[in-house]
Amino acid sequence: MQLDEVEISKTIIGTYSAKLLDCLTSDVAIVGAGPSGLVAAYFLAKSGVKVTILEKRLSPGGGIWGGGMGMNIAVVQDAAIPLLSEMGIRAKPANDGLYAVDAIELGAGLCWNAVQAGAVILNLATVEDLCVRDGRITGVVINRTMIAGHLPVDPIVLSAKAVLDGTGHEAVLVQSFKKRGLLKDVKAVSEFGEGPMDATQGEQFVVNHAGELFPGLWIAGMSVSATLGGPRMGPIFGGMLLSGKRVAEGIITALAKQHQKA
Ligand code: 48F
Repeated sequence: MQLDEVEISKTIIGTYSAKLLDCLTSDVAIVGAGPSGLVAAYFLAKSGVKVTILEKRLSPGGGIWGGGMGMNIAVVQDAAIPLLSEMGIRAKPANDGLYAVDAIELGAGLCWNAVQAGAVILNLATVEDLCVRDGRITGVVINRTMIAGHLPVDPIVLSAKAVLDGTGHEAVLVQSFKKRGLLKDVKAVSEFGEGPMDATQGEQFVVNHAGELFPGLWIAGMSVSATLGGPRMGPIFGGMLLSGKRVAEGIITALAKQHQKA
């Protein structure tokens, strides 16, 4: 078979353009493809919600790949095992209700499940800002990662009814709103960011407080601790996974209410 280089380029350009055009309007935009964002995407997409994930790096997966201190094992507790089983991700029992998961299988498995459920991941896409109209989030402002903050090139906008800040320790979207005084009425927002390490409390905190912070702006995973001052928990991932599931349930309920009102 004679390969035509221009046809290869045409296939990429045509297919990507169609994908990007389709992402112009989503029910939910998830910013950050870490464990919490990917799990949220899976449960949202599985229930028929249209999801676009924006990830600034080349590879999705966030902090999964390096396990603890670069040893690529992710530890999860028993509460997260049903979720992993549902996704076909294997976990090896250890002591004290803990399980060891190969970090590569976890990262690849979460990506695979999210995409197979129908979520679209746009990598190398940095979210620079949010759109707000009448006091509600209406979309995300995105740019190519290689351009964002480096070149004087304007971004483009994708619309979404809900946006999840799944950007981990940085809680990028929350911080941009906090700086502008847009969260001054939200009493729970912490001045100092996340607290010192306490694995038990930290894990519960990210699940119990995953939710909506500002109309249409949701938080899950480490962005919950960074925003509300919960303890950090270190290299245990069950809380991240369950926080993503919890936020998906909240968003599904909120979208159904919006739909009833419309
Ligand atoms: O940090 P990250 O994995 O977030 P998470 O889901 O999970 C935290 C754990 O990995 C770990 C932990 C476990 O106990 O504490 O830290 O809360 O993934 C965040 C993702 O967001 C991307 C970033 O590249 C990473 O993949 N990200 C950050 N800022 C932006 C972004 C941005 N402005 N636009 C798009 N993606």
